[in-house]
Amino acid sequence: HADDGYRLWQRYDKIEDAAKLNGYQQALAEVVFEGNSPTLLVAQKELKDGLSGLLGKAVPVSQRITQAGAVVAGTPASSALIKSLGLENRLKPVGDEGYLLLTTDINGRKSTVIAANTDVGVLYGTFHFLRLLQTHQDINSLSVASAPKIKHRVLNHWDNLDRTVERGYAGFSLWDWHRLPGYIDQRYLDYARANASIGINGTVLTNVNANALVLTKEYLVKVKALADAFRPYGIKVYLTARFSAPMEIGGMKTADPLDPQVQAWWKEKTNEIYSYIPDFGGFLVKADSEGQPGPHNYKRTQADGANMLADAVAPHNGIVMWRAFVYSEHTPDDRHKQAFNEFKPLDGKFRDNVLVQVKNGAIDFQPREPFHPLFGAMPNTKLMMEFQITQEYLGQGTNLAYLAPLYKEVLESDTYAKGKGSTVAKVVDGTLDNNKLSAIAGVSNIGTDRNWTGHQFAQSNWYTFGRLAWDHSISSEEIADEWIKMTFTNKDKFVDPVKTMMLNSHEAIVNYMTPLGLHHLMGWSHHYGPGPWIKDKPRADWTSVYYHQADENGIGFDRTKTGSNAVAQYFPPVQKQFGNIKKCPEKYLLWFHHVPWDYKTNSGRILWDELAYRYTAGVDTVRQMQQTWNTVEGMIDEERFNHVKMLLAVQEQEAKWWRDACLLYFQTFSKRPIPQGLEEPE
Ligand code: GCW
Repeated sequence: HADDGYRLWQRYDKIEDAAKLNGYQQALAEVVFEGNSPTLLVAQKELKDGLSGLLGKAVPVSQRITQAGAVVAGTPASSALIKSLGLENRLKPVGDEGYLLLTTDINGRKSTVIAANTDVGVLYGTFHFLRLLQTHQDINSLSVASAPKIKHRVLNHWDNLDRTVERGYAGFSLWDWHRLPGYIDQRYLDYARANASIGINGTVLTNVNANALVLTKEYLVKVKALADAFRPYGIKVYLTARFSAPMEIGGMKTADPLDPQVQAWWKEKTNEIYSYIPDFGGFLVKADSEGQPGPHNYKRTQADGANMLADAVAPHNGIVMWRAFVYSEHTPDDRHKQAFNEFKPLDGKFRDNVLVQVKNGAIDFQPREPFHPLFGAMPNTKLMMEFQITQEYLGQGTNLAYLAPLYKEVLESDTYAKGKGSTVAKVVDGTLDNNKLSAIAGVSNIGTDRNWTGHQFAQSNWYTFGRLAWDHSISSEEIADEWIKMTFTNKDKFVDPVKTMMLNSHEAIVNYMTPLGLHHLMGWSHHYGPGPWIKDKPRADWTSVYYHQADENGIGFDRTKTGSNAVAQYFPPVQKQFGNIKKCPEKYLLWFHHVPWDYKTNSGRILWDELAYRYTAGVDTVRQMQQTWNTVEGMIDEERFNHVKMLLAVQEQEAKWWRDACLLYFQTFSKRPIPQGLEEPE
């Protein structure tokens, strides 16, 4: 039946493939569960509902094994049966959140075991096991051990208290402050379930452009209600802390982080929060950026600000995620360099429970950016990653963009901080600098739209974020494969072409928006559609001409020695690569170099022609995506099919809009014709 995508990737419809169904039905006869903690009850229900749905028959739950084909789940503490299996040595390495999936004989009966050290580990293992069935994997001789590579896997909601969502394209905020705390919308539980299914274990409820009111008692009781609803699913709640809150809601004259009264105010406020929410995660802060207050107001450093809050949450084991997205129009320097210049000197000055939250690139979630030079540059500080899941700069609510390739490209980038192989992923997961405390954040794309994310395919980015946060070594292709099978169908005729379409989708957008390292050409302020001509705004760093620097000689931002020298912020091997026009990967060419229009690119074409080819290729790929999608008609429900088909048609128009606008605009500088054989822009 149609649900317009509400169930996300958690569809437990009866398996259609008869042979698969038969095999699973033989192998899986009952669920054996002991223990009744809230988390175990959630896991038990998931397993029962999942199996019953997928197998098309009621699968009973019992306390002990009554037949072959039992699925036994639990921890040594919750289940005597699990304890009796003597798995201690195998369980040890999977830690607090990991799990084992094993096929084993118990008293001569072939059984499947989902074992963990903790209840939430059992829940994660349950979802993994169900995923195996949903994707038609062989489950006859399981021997899986899985544990997350990153400790805190957190969604950032840019949700305002009036329920608008900054950069949200999927309706309004899920948090219904008006009806909280008394009314717990089923949607909160479905949200928590979806997150748990991909290992997300934290959520920042409020916008980084923060409203201090959420820290008042009136709101805290509502936040508590949400925290209570999410807790069984292993999800901790965090809030954004507005730096000036002591003045706005505390009646103080200052918010100076070195003022003892301000410090005392935050301690007291924090204690109050923990009195409602004993496992409150901590604070996320945007300070001194885009109009937000911060330590700069008192001539203090980012570390002074972060440490004040860190000291307040430390007695409760809370953390502070302090954003590095700090830049100012009053700083007369390339925006690319500002966060690095501000934070690098503070390396080692942050408390142990502070993570500096760094966007993947130095500017702002562009369709493509080279990795942020801070990664690897602060070995004595914990750095966490911030990705944007919502598509602010990637076509917003109408474009199909599968973002695993973007996230992977950044995570796999080599910083050379400690020689070759010092990838961004190793900085983030803590292995490079031996940090136990590690975190990754994704700016959510979730809202009240029936399908949660607006575009059906945007669900894949929520899914991807969770899967990569758990294990960044999974390939883009594997994630797409899983997601398609769970969300739509296992039929090869659907899976293969749709996977190809997804895997090409990000590059297509880069091509029709900002090829060859161009960036920030979007419409002013809303960032929707092309605006390469944007200039003369109150802030130069919010215009497009600032970034592309096109003139009759060429195009691109010179960030080498002859320009802003931002390349100097990278480690020497990277510097040498990005800084040398001959060695710079072409995808970053105009990010780092101002390049003559007749410069010969890798294809042999001159730069202007290559630009025209890329823009055109972007549009062509969208047209191929449309054709691909047309071939799968009838293989899935009409609702979702039509939804995607209509949006692809919109995307094709928008891709053309981008191509035409950019080529016609840049042509006023290059003064060269569109190469023969390419569609003329109109
Ligand atoms: O990308 C920019 C967005 C702002 C956002 C800011 C940030 C929340 O345009 O809307 O504000 O980044 O990340 O702080």
